[in-house]
Amino acid sequence: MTEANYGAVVVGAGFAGLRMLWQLRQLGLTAVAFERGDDIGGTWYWNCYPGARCDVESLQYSYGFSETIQQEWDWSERFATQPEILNYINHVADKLDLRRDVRLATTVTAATYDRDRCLWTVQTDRGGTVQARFFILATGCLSSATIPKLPNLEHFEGPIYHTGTWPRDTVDFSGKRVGVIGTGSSGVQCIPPIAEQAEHLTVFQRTPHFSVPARNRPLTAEEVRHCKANYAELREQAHNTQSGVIHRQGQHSIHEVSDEARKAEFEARWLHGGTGFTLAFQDLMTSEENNAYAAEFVRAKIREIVRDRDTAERLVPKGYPLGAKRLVLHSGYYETFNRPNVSLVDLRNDPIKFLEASGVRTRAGLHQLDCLVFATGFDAMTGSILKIDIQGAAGLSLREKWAAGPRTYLGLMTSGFPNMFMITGPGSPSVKSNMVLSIEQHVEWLGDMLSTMIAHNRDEVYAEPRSESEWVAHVNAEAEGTLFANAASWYNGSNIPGKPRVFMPYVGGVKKYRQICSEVARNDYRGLRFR
Ligand code: FAD
Ligand code: N01
Repeated sequence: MTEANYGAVVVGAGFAGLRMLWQLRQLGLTAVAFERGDDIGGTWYWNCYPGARCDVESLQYSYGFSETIQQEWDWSERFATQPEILNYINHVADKLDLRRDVRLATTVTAATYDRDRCLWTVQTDRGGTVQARFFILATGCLSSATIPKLPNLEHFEGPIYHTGTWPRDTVDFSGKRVGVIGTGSSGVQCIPPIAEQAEHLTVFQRTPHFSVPARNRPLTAEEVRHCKANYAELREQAHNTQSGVIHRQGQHSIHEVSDEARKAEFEARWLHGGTGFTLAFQDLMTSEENNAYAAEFVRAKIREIVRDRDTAERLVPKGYPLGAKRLVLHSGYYETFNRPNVSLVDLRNDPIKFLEASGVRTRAGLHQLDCLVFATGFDAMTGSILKIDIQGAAGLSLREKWAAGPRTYLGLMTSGFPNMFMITGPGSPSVKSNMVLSIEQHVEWLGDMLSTMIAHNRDEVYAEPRSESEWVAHVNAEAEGTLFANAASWYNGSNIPGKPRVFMPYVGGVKKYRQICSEVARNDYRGLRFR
């Protein structure tokens, strides 16, 4: 049964979906957002595992579109916790009365475009369909949690958790033997607090990640005052950076300075904390040789912190450049391995054979466990989009079109799918940037484009295949000159068996990307066609 006609259907009610809803209202378009979760918040609703927090500083990881909201909201810590970020999102939604247009616990399962009527028909798991002119995917880059297919997983008798779908009720690990599989950002965050509670924690590590301290702390009143007094300027400054985050950028080449000066700079950044570590020198990420200085510094720190030499050596990342997998921030991660109740299994030398009722059997023997935590990440960037059966113009299926990897124009549209948009889609800076800033840029750009369509009575917009090919070539060219291709990571799909190996985010930088998008708009939306 067709429920109603809307100007737009939005999928997802995280930072992107909510911001989009508000923008659509400003355009006078009726809109509805469908959200799979039982509440709004996206990432910050789902990832409520112990230790979860952001790694872009709170004062920057927030919406900039409302002066009222940014003035009235007070962040308490340098890197906000998951509950605080979720409270912030709820505050924004309540303030702007966004909830009335959100349908919770509703998954969009399919969408089909009717070219004659320029309408999308959108189907949900609740059985209904909705028709809308515009179909907007705010489904999130990291919203499709994955558990690897380990042999006999179903035989394990204890509870199984995934960091990305953590239960709403508090999980009590007291007196429990806990296993954590995965040592990326989620694992590194949840391992220290779980170790503090559990009777014993076994960490199953496949690849050690490079990690530097967060040095989280309460924000001072002066920091908050300064930021609030200069928000407009600071946001503008962030727009003109590579990553959408304001950091102190090193001014020198790594070869221009002495060994002592190089070490002192790394030491200062290690003590300061945060992802600005990779900006210590201008050319740290331009060659393996340069990168090795930073990698060696972090390796030495691990060996200094972790007392057991074997454990330290197993934690030391080798064989890929620092920053090629996402640099992880930690709060006491390496120190956790000095605790008597924590052990580390190196899966490269001692792989998992299968699961049993009472634990994980590796080649070396059985690890008895009461519960198991998967911190194994996500089918990133394309996972949630491709779970929806999307049929574009002339019956073209998105799953077929993207069989060899995603192809987009600006990461915002894909040819053959008129009136369909992605917020932070593949081919845009997205996960290589401050995501809230990139979300807002997409939403605002799209808002301007839709307003032009409305003003000129256009019913349809689509991306030209040639422009898309040129954009894909540009995205690939930008990635080729960097070290990002030199590691297996979710950036290039290698964490999902069978997924095409394509480097998905745009690494040309936020500043350059914004300039390109503005230029496209100024040139009558070059690369797009209107009907
Ligand atoms: P999401 O927040 O993922 O929201 C998408 C929503 O769409 C989800 O709620 C999902 O349920 C819903 N959805 C998906 N498919 C469907 C469907 N078919 N039907 C209905 N609903 C659907 N980024 C940063 O820049 N800085 C950080 O510090 C940072 N920290 C992070 C920490 C964690 C633990 C994780 C997992 C990610 C982090 N990120 C960070 C990335 C983060 O995902 C983004 O910053 C941001 O929250 C994304 O917002 P979004 O609205 O685009 O997507
Ligand atoms: O996921 P990941 P994540 N057997 O893919 C291992 C954001 N985020 O959830 O490296 C054994 O990074 C896998 O091993 P390997 C952030 O963008 C941010 O941690 O593939 N192990 C790896 O160790 C981040 O990058 C924060 O060899 C297996 C781990 O699981 C993104 O979300 C916090 C395995 C997965 O690491 C994803 O992070 C949290 C298997 N079969 C998340 N399969 C902040 O701090 C996978 N692994 C802001």
